[in-house]
Amino acid sequence: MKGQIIKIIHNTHVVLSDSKCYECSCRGKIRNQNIKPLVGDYVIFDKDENVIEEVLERKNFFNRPMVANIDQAILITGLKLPDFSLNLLDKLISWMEIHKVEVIICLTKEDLLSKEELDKVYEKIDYYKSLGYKVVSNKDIDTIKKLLVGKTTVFTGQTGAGKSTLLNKINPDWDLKTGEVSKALGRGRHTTRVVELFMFNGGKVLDTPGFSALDFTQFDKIDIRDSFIEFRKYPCPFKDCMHINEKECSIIKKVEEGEILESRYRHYKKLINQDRR
Ligand SMILES: Nc1nc2c(ncn2[C@@H]2O[C@H](COP(=O)(O)OP(=O)(O)O)[C@@H](O)[C@H]2O)c(=O)[nH]1
Ligand SMILES: [Mg+2]
Ligand SMILES: [Zn+2]
Repeated sequence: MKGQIIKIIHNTHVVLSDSKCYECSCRGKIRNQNIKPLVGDYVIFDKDENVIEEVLERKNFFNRPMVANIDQAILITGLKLPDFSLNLLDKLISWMEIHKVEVIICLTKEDLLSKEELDKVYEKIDYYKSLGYKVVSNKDIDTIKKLLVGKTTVFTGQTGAGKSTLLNKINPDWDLKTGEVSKALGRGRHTTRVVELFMFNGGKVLDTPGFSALDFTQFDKIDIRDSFIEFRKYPCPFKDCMHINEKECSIIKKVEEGEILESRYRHYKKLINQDRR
């Protein structure tokens, strides 16, 4: 049978298949596959023996938290307390693009801004929409619920941005504490964090406080460049142009002309200039 691992405790792998959970073991590393199963892995398992036989190819995986096959990320983006940060938003989008995770931007705390302040925010946000990113507000609960169907979704964003508040509105059963530092689904009373996918609406949800320490030095600069998806629209004379100081770079030109949001370009340069190992 095929299923997805939603939780691992010691050597017990909880595999979800056809809305049923099976507690499976795994004989060390899988035979013929030098691989240790992760939460999120799709596996072939024997439901009578309760043994995982094969880990299917991963679409992506993350190190912290250790999790595989994330389809989409809802980036909880507070507009105040903590302040709206395009820098963090661009970092998270780049991170998700590199991992081949679909991006959904969810704005919170719109109620704390004046009409003028909100218009300014939306000027920027409209740019992200024009790139094809979905944008929702934390008031659009029904829209968000629909987005979860059939997907494995990670909720992430700055502490205090309103992640737990939103998750509670989506499913009151989760009953998460709000206004508290680093409480997350699955953390409970234990200090060591258990990574767990929560079932909802035929989809699975992962709540994680960080990706806070987003370490970009592990990535190739070319992958970071390509994660700024609008750059692909404007080919440069040099095939391998990094858009820094190359002659006749179309990206630099488009930034000057205001076609590309200046802050996006600035944040791009910041990411590729970080010290590398
Ligand atoms: N005004 C306002 N406050 C919010 C909103 N969403 C969350 N909050 C508040 O912001 C604080 C932090 O929310 P919480 O959900 O714990 O954030 P988390 O750290 O991302 O899980 C809490 O006091 C919430 O009540 C919102 O849309 N508007
Ligand atoms: Mg929280
Ligand atoms: Zn260029």
